[in-house]
Amino acid sequence: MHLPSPAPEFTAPVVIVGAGPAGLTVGNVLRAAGVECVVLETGTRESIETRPRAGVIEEWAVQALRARGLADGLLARAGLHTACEFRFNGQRYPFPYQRLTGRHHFVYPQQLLVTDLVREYADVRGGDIRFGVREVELHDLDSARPSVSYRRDGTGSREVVHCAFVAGCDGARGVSRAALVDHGARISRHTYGIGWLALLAEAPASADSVLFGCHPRGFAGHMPRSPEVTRYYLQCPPGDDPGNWPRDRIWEELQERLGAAGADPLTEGRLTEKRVLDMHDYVVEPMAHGRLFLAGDAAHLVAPIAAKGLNLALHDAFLLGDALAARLTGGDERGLTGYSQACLRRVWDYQEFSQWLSELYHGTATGDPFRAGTTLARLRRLFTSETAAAAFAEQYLGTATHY
Ligand code: RFL
Repeated sequence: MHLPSPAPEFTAPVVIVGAGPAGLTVGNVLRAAGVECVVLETGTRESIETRPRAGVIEEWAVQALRARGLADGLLARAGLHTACEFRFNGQRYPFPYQRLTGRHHFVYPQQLLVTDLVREYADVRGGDIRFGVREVELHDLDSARPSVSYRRDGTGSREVVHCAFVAGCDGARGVSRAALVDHGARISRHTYGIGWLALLAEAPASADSVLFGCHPRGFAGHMPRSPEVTRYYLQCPPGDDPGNWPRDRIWEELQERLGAAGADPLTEGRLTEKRVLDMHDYVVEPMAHGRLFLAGDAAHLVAPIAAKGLNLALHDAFLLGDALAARLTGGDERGLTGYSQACLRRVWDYQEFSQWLSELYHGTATGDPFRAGTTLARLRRLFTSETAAAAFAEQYLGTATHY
């Protein structure tokens, strides 16, 4: 009789599910502390190194990456943003936040950061990473010996890694969040009732800063990503079909919504990405159960309104990597015990700012003259009150000292 061969089994102190910015940062922190771990990723190395998403990174996050030897590529190639500009009522309103605060943003496409983090984890620090995994399942999270099982691409066999801790870093569409919710965690959601057509254009930036067009026809955004590529957003109905947006309509709307007296027309270019995002947020509380700890989009999604998601993912990852290392190398439980609460304070603050900013972006396009009036008052206040400007800059840059 031919018996099926047993599933290959491995052991490592930590399994990290997902090789996005959160998972790779946790992995790098653990490797630097001498802790073994296994990263499991559904995508290929090439797919994660070429997936364009975020670009705006806050100064504290770059300092934290630098302190851990993870910012060499970023510091060599990132752009610096020192101002943003609102456009409303046909006028330009530059907001020079570096002049006001001495602080700035870094602009570095997320796929370049991921490329740097994978190289450092796998090629420099010798970390174990398995690409192309399928059907990932988490087991025995309430026990001291949880495990994660999966299939490898191209083979039928199931493999299992036994561990002491699981870091759920598998983003908004992963499996870790569901495991936590199954164990009683609460998920709170917010839907904006708004869509954004997210675009990438092979075109140089049309201004040397981010532009926010607050227009009665809807919001439009201009976000320089590199000398050759610019991200644009156009407010649209949620669930809209990208097919409703042929090239000419897109550029016409962008020119109209971002147009202002004295501003050059936008430099147009080939569109390489066109998809509709339904704007929504969620937060999972607590972010841990038993031996499972979530980090990044797996635990909280913040719509890309305020460019905060990657920053929150990095914040979680530093705390979780340090807490796991402290527990596994010295038996210190404190970091893991306080992990969820320490992350959630910043998460809720950024979520609140996102809602506040959403009204600023979209309020004039609601068709409600009362909301348009209050939105314009909110916009004007940024340019007439130093106190309001300072509060906006602090939240936009993520520079508060306490959350
Ligand atoms: P990621 O980056 O989604 O990585 C999760 C990884 O897990 C893999 N995966 C699995 N692996 C194993 N098993 C499974 N079952 C798995 N399921 C999924 C996935 O393939 C992936 O590789 O999550 P992470 O690490 O938490 O990072 C979060 C950020 O990616 C996200 O918050 C930002 O991209 C959000 N965001 C922005 N954030 C900013 O801070 N600044 C920005 O300027 C900014 N712009 C954006 C954005 C997000 C956007 N999209 C996706 C809506 C612009 C856009 C268009």
